[in-house]
Amino acid sequence: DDHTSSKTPVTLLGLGDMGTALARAWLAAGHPLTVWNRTPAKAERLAAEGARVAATPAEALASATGPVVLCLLDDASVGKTLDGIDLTGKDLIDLTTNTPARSRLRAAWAEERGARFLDGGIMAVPPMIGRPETGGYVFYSGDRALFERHREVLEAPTGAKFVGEDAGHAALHDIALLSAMTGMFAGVTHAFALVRPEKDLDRAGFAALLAEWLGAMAGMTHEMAAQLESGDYTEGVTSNLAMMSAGNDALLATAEGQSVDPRLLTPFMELMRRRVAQGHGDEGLAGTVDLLRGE
Ligand code: FVH
Repeated sequence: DDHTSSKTPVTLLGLGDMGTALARAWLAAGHPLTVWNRTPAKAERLAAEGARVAATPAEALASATGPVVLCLLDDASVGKTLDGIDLTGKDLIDLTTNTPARSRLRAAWAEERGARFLDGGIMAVPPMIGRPETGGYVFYSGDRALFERHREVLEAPTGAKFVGEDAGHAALHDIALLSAMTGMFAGVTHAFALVRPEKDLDRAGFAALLAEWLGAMAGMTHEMAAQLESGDYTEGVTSNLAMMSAGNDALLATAEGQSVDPRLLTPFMELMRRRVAQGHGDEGLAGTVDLLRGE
């Protein structure tokens, strides 16, 4: 129990789906756990599993001797929950999804109140928490010493990757990966729309091919990063932009033939076309990054 455990005590504010999964992982790892949730019923069920329940956020903070983890809906709920509470000397770890700009503001806000601050961006869904084999992890940024001090606590529920002392960088990594995922889902949606009308097409088999192909293509991120770093966008090019852009005609014609709206693809195809028109057909995709940034 709380008095005999040698593990760092954890305080957790927020017991939604993710907070509850984190709570269970810390309890399973033997960390004494104090929880608070706006709707008390969610805390009560964890009390039955060994957590101590605080009646208010202020009470939870007052008794906290270890890290105080926030896992709330959004940054506004973090502000509301901590409003007026003495944060002097507290170690705050904010796992609430945020933008980079708001994470930096929240870090400054916490430090002005005498707290240490680490921001986190969770790259996992609740069923992945407490199951290292699923490959989930959290990006952390901000106070490096705080990350090191609480590394054991942070690594108990899922992986932990520190990505820099700029408090906005965890959110930036999180949102950048989610943005890439959104583009990938757009492509997958288009692909399924193309094959949908075909009666004698093995959908499960197609899904497997799609997953395999996306995995094989994912390695191009390294080629692109190397080109952006060196400034030579022709470096190591395996498929050049002129060829890819010309190939887009077949993609568009097939979309039309299969009665699929091409608008998930056309904005990116337009960037490729513009870069080729500027005389950069021998490059890889890196030049489209410049166009996207208006450079
Ligand atoms: N669930 C997921 O798949 C994703 C995975 C990636 C990371 N996200 C982020 O994690 C944060 C928490 O997400 P969650 O899944 O736990 O979210 P909910 O189940 O909706 O729970 C929300 C909790 O926030 C509390 N809350 C909401 N508004 C307020 C407020 N004004 N003051 C105090 N607490 C508030 C809510 O309380 P209650 O409704 O139970 O009273 C829940 O505890 C989130 O940033 C995701 O983006 C999850």
